[in-house]
Amino acid sequence: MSIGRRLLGSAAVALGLLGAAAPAQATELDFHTLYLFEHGGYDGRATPLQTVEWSDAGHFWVFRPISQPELPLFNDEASSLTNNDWNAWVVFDDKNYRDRRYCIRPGESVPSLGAQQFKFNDKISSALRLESASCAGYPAFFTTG
Ligand SMILES: [Ca+2]
Ligand SMILES: [Ca+2]
Repeated sequence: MSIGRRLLGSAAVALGLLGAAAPAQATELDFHTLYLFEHGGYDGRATPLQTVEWSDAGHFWVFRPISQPELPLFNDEASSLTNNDWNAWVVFDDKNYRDRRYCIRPGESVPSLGAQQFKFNDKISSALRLESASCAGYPAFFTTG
């Protein structure tokens, strides 16, 4: 029950963030977490990084964003991504949060991971959800003004 309330509150916060900078696609996403897309431009198969649990108390499914030390179904495939979460995420070239990395803040999206400045196409092998909306010292895809 408390989880449900927390999700509702968080959803409201995330919607507020989306009003500013998120792409059109983000408003159509169902879940507040990091989405990976198979192709550039948010195209192809999409996967939200989350876990799903049944709440016996509330009689509903609870979707929670969760870090992925490995991506068994989406390893080395992501070509674009959108952060629809209210926390920042860091994506890594290797599993278990190793090798090259980039942080993406809430509401940010990368339409082409293969862009010259990133060179990260079809490389993501793990993804870490941070405890805050800031990148906490991790190198970020985008600088803030
Ligand atoms: Ca791809
Ligand atoms: Ca990789």
